[in-house]
Amino acid sequence: MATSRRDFLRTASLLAATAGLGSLAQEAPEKRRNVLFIASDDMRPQLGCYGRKKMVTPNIDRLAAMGTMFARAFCQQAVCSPSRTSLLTGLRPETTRVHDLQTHFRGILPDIVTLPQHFKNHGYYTQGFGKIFHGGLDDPASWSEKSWHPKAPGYLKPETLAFMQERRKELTEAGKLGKRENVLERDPKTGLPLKLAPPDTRLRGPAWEDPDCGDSDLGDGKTCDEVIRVMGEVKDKPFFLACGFIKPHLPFVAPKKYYDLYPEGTLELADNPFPPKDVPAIAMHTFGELRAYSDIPDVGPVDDKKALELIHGYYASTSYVDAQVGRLLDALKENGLADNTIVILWGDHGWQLGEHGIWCKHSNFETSCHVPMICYSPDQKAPGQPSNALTEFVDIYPSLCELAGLPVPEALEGTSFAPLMDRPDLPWKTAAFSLYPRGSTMGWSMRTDRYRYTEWGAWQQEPQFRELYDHEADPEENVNLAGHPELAATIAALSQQLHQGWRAARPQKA
Ligand SMILES: [Ca+2]
Repeated sequence: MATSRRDFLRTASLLAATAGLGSLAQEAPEKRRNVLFIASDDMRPQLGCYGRKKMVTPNIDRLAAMGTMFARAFCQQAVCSPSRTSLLTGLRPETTRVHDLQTHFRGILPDIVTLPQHFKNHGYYTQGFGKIFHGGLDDPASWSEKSWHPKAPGYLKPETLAFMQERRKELTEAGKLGKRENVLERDPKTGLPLKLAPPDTRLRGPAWEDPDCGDSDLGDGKTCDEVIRVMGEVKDKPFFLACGFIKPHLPFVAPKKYYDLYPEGTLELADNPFPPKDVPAIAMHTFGELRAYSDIPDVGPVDDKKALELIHGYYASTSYVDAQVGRLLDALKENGLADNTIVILWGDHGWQLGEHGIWCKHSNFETSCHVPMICYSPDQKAPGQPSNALTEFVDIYPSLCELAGLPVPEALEGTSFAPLMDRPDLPWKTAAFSLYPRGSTMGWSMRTDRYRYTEWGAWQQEPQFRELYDHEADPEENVNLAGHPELAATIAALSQQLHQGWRAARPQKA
């Protein structure tokens, strides 16, 4: 049987390491695989390839048709920085202890080697573009070259700009817009910001806008331009290019042509705009993130008209990002890199589009934890075949190492999904884990093949509240079954499995 390229690289890498022969780049007869790492902020699996047939996402669908679409992938905490920190360090949030948007992981784990840093240490050119680490919490040690960020206006329409100017004037006159210090603590040696002030939401415009403009008049188009430019420059050396799109994050500002893709009749209101029956209040939230925008009420529900506008904006922003993904895939081909580059696309967490009457992320519901994750490798044996295995964002770090033939650091807390790209139906993890804190109480959540089970309270102690959703009977999680006495044995078994944690849920070694 022929040795696969991956096996060959692993062997070569081991030999090189054992013999102290230095970098694999000099050992391998073939060119090393590059990595194109594409993040999309707040992108949920609202994509054609995930069965959302009214979505216009031909380019992400194309990537899924080339690679592996992971149908049941989950983030480890449904909010930007904790999720990204976990994914980029390969460690779970309970290990990174980053649960908010203010804390840099270097303040807690100063010597950790991030995913791009690991590639950099193995001779790759690594660079981040747009949002990879959370805003203000970048990690210079990860990159060969300084991160690149687009300079672009947040809004473009004259009426929005006039509104913003007026609002700025009002707030300034009321003394509410003075200068504030954004960095509360720095590393005394490097100056790296370790603690940020809470995000400034004082001056927000509308939640959406549809300017009649080109892709590159807005940030993500500019980011895409720059990645393509640098790709052309570095194509002759192994690269890890991380392209972080900021849409479909609020505000939903996307060129009008993407709004026009969704005429009346293509927009669907959530059919469960109510809390799950018997849900504990702690599982819910009042979506303060959305309310900071000028066209959203301060209290109470979002009415159907506004809900449809938001859904329209989210779909349009998703299609805008999809078009940029298409430009990246085309650029790989034009540079002769398509057969030598691993591509991964991920959104950093799910998003509630009115499901359970809530918006944004910040929860342990399936809609907040379920994420898009699509990976293509030129070496995979089952291109285009989706996998229904339970997978997690912590799996990305070891997977990219394995696919590129790099050693997998031992401390990582995920499992490489590379075997699923050859055999998508392999027996795999028995559970995927997420968590979300509400105030000082942690919600520990677990998705098994059939159930989502959540406990709220201190780790390993009698929980204050439980949730149980049966995805076989209730895929929308509309009924919390945790109080049903006839399910006591199921709940006890799930509780035990939750407490055994991720190590016990890993696939058996073949
Ligand atoms: Ca996000």
